[in-house]
Amino acid sequence: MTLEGGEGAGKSTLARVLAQRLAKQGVKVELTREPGGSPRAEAIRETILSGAVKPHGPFVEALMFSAARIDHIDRLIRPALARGDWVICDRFIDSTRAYQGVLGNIDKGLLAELERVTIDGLVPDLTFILDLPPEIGLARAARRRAPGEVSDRFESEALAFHRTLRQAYLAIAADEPGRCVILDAAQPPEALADDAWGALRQRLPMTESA
Ligand code: T5A
Repeated sequence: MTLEGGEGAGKSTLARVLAQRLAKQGVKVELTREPGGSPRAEAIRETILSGAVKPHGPFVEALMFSAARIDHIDRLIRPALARGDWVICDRFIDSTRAYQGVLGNIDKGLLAELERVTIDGLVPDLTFILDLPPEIGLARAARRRAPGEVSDRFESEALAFHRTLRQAYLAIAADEPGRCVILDAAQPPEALADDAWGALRQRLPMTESA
């Protein structure tokens, strides 16, 4: 299961609540994030979010996100799934499709090919798209920053970037309604979690004990 959306949409908050609720049902959950999730991928995350890769352009950024993803899948996601655990991943392929593909204007076919070799068939069973006006998300992200901490590589993009990003996510959800569920992320955390939980229970069957 993956959570996607713009900056400060509440993905990490929701991921934690869902993991807790699943654990209460007896489901073993691996909660992870991208970019990152494994030591090598976390190192790549630091480089990308510092802005050091930006001068090389969106395709090189897509390659870096993909390199991180390959390690994350190999080291953490596939082993967890093989154990029978559920994986909740805060951002995954749709972030690359939206940020690098749509915003970075990378050729669709090229990006699809890169995605194919990166994930090797590992498509999420369910993806929550947290939708909200970017002004709200960016304000939340800014409030959360420690004093003196600067915005990262993508948070610092102009508002038009974040508006296009929102549309890109909605288009992904429209293209793949079987996988994606759009959630109103402007509502309070508890109401958002209840919506997500309802959709999860409907779409992903749990065993009797779960
Ligand atoms: N990226 C990533 C790409 O470009 N391509 C890729 O392939 C991948 C994988 C990652 C960046 O990398 C880009 C996208 C990103 O720009 P990140 O730091 O992981 O950077 O950034 P985000 O994923 O955007 O994470 P954030 O931490 O900014 O936002 P979240 O997780 O959506 O939000 P969260 O839960 O931390 O909440 C933010 C604040 O809002 C409050 C929280 O308490 C917190 O203070 N909040 C709410 N307030 C009101 N109502 C709610 N419902 C709330 N939910 C949370």
